[in-house]
Amino acid sequence: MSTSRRKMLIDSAVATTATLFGVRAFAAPPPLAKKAKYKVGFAQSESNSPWRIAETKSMRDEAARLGHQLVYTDAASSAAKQASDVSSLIAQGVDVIFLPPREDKPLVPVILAARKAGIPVILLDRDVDHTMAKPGEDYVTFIGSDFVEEGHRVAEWLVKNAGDRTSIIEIEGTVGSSPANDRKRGFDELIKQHPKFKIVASQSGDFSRDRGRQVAETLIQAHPTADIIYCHADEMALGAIAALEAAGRKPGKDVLVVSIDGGHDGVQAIVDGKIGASCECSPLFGPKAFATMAAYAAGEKIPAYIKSVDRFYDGSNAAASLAGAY
Ligand code: GZL
Repeated sequence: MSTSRRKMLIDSAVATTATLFGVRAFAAPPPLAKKAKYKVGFAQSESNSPWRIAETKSMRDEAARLGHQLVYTDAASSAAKQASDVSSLIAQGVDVIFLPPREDKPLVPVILAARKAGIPVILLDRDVDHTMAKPGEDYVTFIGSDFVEEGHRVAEWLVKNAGDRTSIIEIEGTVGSSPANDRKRGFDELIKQHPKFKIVASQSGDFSRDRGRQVAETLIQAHPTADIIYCHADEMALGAIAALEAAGRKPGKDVLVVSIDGGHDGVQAIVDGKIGASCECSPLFGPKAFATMAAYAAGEKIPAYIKSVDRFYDGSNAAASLAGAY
């Protein structure tokens, strides 16, 4: 038997064994050739909030500053469309794809397809289910906030500042999205350690101001004694405030509203006394996203997770922070 044939048989035996035992032999994302200018895909999930608009502007501004061509798609709040947008970016032969996956499972097949097509993917702002795709193997990295920590920080503030309020309505983000999953986990875990509090209802407002208002309307009617509303994002908190005021309630007085994102409108609501606190979640990914891309192209080792640093706003610092809020 020739040496090359023996080597081929050994290699295939190793690969089979590795597959049998579920070992991904030396998996790594596709490399990115070093060059001055790149054709960069950015498959945005939607543009239905100031947060999303700020994220897109940050990516466009940084691409323009560096002279890269940005190929932008907008999935209009549909994970299925976002997946087909990624497929289209692959077909257009972009050099790299930046992706904020709207939900943590439906985007995995196209992330794996990009890898197969030799196009590295960098996840921004939301992650995917790690049992389906792994950072450092199937995609380069996830750059974003620690959503469990954000939920913890809001709960910690609430425990210290709720006074005699104890009955919580939770308005969640987009079903199946990593921020909604983890902001719920982080908040609920910590609140459970303080038995005087009770989460009387928890429902998705899809990170949308109008949907958040509708859900709040329904839940404050169903739970008239609820005196705390925890929203996974400022947009829904502002919708909940509109619902409270329409019902003759006083947000910040008889109902304490807490939230996440720390955008300008949310920080203004803290100054106005209508939101008690908001944990920042910055959308300004542009500089960090492109710096990570350049480091990857230069062959640097990229961590599987690059954590955004989030400030925290309440009545003690909101007025002074307003000018700097995105
Ligand atoms: C968090 C991001 C969330 C924001 C919302 O990284 O995915 O989506 O908190 C946005 O405002 O809709």
